Amino acid sequence: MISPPASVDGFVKQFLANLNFDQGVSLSASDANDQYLALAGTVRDYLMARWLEDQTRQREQQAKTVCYLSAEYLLGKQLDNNLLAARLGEIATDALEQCGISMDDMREVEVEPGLGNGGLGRLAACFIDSLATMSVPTIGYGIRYEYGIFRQTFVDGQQVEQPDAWLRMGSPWEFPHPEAAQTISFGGRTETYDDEGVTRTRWIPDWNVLAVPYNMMVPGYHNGRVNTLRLWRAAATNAFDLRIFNSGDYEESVRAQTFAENISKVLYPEDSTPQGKELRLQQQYFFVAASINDFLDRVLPEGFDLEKLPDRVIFQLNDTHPVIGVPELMRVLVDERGMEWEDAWAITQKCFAYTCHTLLPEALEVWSVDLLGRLLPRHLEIIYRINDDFLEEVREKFGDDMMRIRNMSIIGEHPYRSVRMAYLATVAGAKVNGVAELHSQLLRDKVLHEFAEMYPDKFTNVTNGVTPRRFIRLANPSLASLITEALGAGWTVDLERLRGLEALAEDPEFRERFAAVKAGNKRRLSDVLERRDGVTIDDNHLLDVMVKRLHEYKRQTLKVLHIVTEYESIISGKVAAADIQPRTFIFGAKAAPGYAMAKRIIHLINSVASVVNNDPRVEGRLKVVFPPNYNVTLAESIIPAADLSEQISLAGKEASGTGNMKLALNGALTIGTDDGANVEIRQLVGDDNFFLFGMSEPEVEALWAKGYKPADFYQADPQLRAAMDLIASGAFSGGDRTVFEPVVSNLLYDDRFMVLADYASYIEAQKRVDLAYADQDAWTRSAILNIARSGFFSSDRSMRDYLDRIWHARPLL
Ligand code: 26W
Repeated sequence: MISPPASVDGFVKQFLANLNFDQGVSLSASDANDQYLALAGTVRDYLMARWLEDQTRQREQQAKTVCYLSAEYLLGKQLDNNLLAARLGEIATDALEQCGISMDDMREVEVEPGLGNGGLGRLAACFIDSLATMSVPTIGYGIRYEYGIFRQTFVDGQQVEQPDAWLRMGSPWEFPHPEAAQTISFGGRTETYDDEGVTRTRWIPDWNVLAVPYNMMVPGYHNGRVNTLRLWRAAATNAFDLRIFNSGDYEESVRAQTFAENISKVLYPEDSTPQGKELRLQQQYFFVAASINDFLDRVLPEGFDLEKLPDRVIFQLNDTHPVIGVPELMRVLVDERGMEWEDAWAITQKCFAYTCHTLLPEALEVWSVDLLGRLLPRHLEIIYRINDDFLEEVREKFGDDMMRIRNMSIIGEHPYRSVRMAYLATVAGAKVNGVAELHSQLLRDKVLHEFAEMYPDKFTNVTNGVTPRRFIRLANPSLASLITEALGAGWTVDLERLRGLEALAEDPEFRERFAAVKAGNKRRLSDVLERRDGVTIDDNHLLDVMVKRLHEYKRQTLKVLHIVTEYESIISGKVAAADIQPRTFIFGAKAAPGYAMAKRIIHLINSVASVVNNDPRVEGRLKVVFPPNYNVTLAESIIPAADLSEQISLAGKEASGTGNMKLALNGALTIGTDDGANVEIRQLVGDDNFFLFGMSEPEVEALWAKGYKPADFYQADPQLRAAMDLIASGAFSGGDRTVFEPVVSNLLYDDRFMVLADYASYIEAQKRVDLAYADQDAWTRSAILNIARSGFFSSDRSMRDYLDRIWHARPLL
């Protein structure tokens, strides 16, 4: 089955057919949404043949499949990525033009599926893009949330969340498959029974829901391959109870439906502190049980010998959120397929691998045995058995060391009896990896050190990466064509080829062209922000960018202190505004709705912005811009325009970061601590092309151990004091000292993430930035070297590492 030849006329024909027959409107009567849905349908049809062929190929070759289990996928808009993959960009644009439609208008109509919070969710999206482009058989499994990450608005500078009804106008990139629905059970009890002399256990659940799969295409780049992202929607097994309905209790008759649907209703907007809510655990079990049983029942051929399961699939756990899948596979193999426990466990341990994405103890999920026992009684039993066998193994290896036993037990006792999901994932996983060298080292040496002593070969590292298709080729087309002109097009799937730009960094003409690309991206960003939020960017300003979730460990407050220091130095007359390097500070950041301090910091940033931006004494030399609702689409406009990339987390707190990679690959210079992947960026781009500051992780530990008194730093540093006092004075809150008092006092008396300790080094580094930026040509050379030496940060390379070290799968033939 071959896809229709791509020609402008052919595309026009397909498009109009889709508009008329699928959307049911004529061109003249159609509105932008009709046209967008028809366009998406047309592009989809061009990719469909490949998709179907690939599924056949995967089935025929019985190749080992990577099942990526993730509670989040931050996909970004699909249209351009699918047009790029299908080489249809120009043809579609010309075809639409023939129909009097502008592709830019179509791009505006598309809604971004925000099925994720931040780093973890976006990483999953980059990974499945790379696996498709590398022709590796992959199924991305997740949840089809009806409401994604909230839409952020600012009211008087404060974050207000709006629901994200992304499906309201239809979702043309998905295909429902109700015929492949899975029944997922909850609650109830277990009982043992005799099965021809073998004691077996059965689970008698209380209630069930249906998991209905929706497939989305994951097209490879120019390789004719299309993998599948399979997202589950919850529905009631019996949507409507006629008996209750006929009894006149209409509300009761549909209650089951609404109750069931709640499971996939909304994404939890937390990205660091689990709320431990029952619905969250329901979500996790719902999608993981549906995914595992979908693979066993639908992908594996009839009568498949489950002993060989590890040769056929690897379930990659994207953090602990899907780890309930371990006892689920054990339940299916032992209770349903009648396998011996030991055999089932041996298989299970080979079928799972675990990636940890955090270092914050509070972000490690634990579920109370009460809740687990009530919702998933059989799974709790299985976890207890896994733990018993594991602790037996610990005793054999380390003797009866009670402290070690208690520390390593999957079951924690304090503050309440709970299951430590990271420990379960570590015990069950064939491999455990961190997402940057430093992170993986800290997992081995600190967070999971007893486990690293027990299973030294289990621990590995795979440094994160980002897809060059979306974050260079699509987000920065002018840079992409400059690179392709210089190096050929191969870099898009072989990013190490960017090395070829090193020599060109020495070429003044090439530097000039690069500088023009950056300037053009600044103007483009200014147009986007003017249309979106009514603000403009001065393109002779240094664009200082900090875009990431709002979290105290990421230290947006340190960035605010820098801005206030600059501002204070002007209004106090210490520095003439004219002597200041003109800068525009761009923030992008959502705070988890329940995270009060994060929301207060957002309020502070917006308050500083409105004072600084409107103070004539600043003479426009400083500008603070904080567009609301930072998401993948906004990132695609901000990142190509950035000069300076702010990666200023306290060393030892950011697992990796991926924004740092995207910014370096788009020619921004990094000011950062030796944290997460910043370390590897600095090692690759070179110290001369990176503004390092602050304590290293061991220095942080040492200061903490010595006893950290933030107020001492305040007392000792007049510049810091001036900045803190200005905030405390109410200068940014209409003289009301109470508004930001909690932020100031937290820094003075708590400061868990040592903002005050790193302040002086940071300000000194920012001086180096100003000096460096004054020599535009040298800055441009350094920017080009950052790109040239950042090819390592392609998610294709990350996938190669996972394939070699963890998955042992290979591309389809
Ligand atoms: C249950 C609450 C919750 C939800 C999400 C806790 C933790 C998470 C994620 C693990 C948080 C996250 O997104 N971590 C980020 O993952 C990125 C991809 O590996 C890293 O680059 C970031 O450093 C890390 O903060």
